[in-house]
Amino acid sequence: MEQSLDARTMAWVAIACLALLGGCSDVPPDVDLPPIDADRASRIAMDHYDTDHNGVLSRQELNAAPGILAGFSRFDADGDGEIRQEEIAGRIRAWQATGQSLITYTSFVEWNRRPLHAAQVKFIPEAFLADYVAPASGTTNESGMVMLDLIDKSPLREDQQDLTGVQPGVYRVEITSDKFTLPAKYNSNTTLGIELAPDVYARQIPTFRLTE
Ligand SMILES: [Ca+2]
Ligand SMILES: [Ca+2]
Repeated sequence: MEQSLDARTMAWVAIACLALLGGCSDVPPDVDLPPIDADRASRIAMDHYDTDHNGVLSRQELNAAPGILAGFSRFDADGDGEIRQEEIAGRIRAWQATGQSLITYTSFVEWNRRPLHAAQVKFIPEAFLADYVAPASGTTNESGMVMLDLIDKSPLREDQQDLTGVQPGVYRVEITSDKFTLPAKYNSNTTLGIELAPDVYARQIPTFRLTE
């Protein structure tokens, strides 16, 4: 009898939790990627997204940055419904405080409630992180599961080239399929975003649930 998706999900949750809690042997703590300059990156974010120039970012302005939108409640440290530059810098420092610069990361992709096989998933860092965070990608298996990995591994040391992982950050997510055309809201004009950080997905693996 075929194993249920729930059972598979639970197995992967267990594996991913170990990885996220630092218990995964293939991501040593000494992975040494260049740190994000939190002050500079947060300033770039304000320049980019504060289109009405009032010094804070609204949810509407952040439609241009689905990655931040996905982590809105964590960025909005004072809970006033808007995001200040210091709150962005604070969230970046929170990623850095975990000491993990590479995270083992898996996700699921569904199309109309069924696992989507052979879909290409790309994590593209939001523009304000582009100087610090590298894009990652992966292809879903028959269960719709994907493990993301850096597209260009040159930032990693020579002895760490066989590591699989993604840097903490906020990303736009683009999902495409060779078999049929997925709606633009999932790729060229994506509304999908994710905040990837060691303190975000310790309990649950997210599923991208795509529909018409
Ligand atoms: Ca604004
Ligand atoms: Ca705020």
